[in-house]
Formats: sequence, structure tokens, C-alpha cells
Amino acid sequence: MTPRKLDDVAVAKHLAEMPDWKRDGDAIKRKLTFDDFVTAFGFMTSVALVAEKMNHHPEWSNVYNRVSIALSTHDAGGISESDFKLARAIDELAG
Ligand code: H2B
Repeated sequence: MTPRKLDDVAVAKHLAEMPDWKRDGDAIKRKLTFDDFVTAFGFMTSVALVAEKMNHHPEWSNVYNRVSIALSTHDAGGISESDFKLARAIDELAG
């Protein structure tokens, strides 16, 4: 089932509880810094397994110990509950 796009108020409500995430248009974004490349890539591997299980995948990039993540629901044309579900899983994995 394709999740519905959330309205601005619903997105803002979620973000009020997630200080590490910022809205950027049709995506929510977080940047993380780790001790080194192996730790950053290990984190990405853990996120990848969760994302695949959810069938909801991040747009992201990695440079050495830094990871930038953007979450958006392309099927819905915006931000959906699936983005926040994955964002919360990412926050837990990030510790
Ligand atoms: N990930 C994200 N972030 N948004 C989607 O709309 C999406 C996805 N759709 N992963 C899924 C895959 C869809 O394309 C497949 C066909 O189920």
C-alpha cells in the first residue's frame, strides 16, 4: 500500500519531536558524523537492512566519516509516515 503524503501541519508535528531532522521541501534530512569510515559504513549497512525490510529507501551520501540522509516518499510525491518511521529507526541505530 502506498502511504499518503502528509500535510505541512502533520510534518511539523513529527519534526517537533525529532530535533535532528529538518524539512527541506519534499524531504526530511539529517546529517551524521562518525569516528571513521568503517563506523559510518557499518551504520549505513544497518540502515540498509531496515530500509529493505520496510521497502522504504533513503537517498543518502557518504564522505569518509560523514553520512547525509534525505527521506521522501516518491510514490506519494512528498513526506509520509514511512519517512518518519524510517527516521525513528535511523535515530535508534545512531544511538
Ligand atoms: N522508497 C522511498 N523512499 N519512497 C518510495 O516511494 C519507495 C521507496 N517506493 N522504496 C518503493 C521502494 C517502490 O518504488 C517499490 C516499487 O515498492
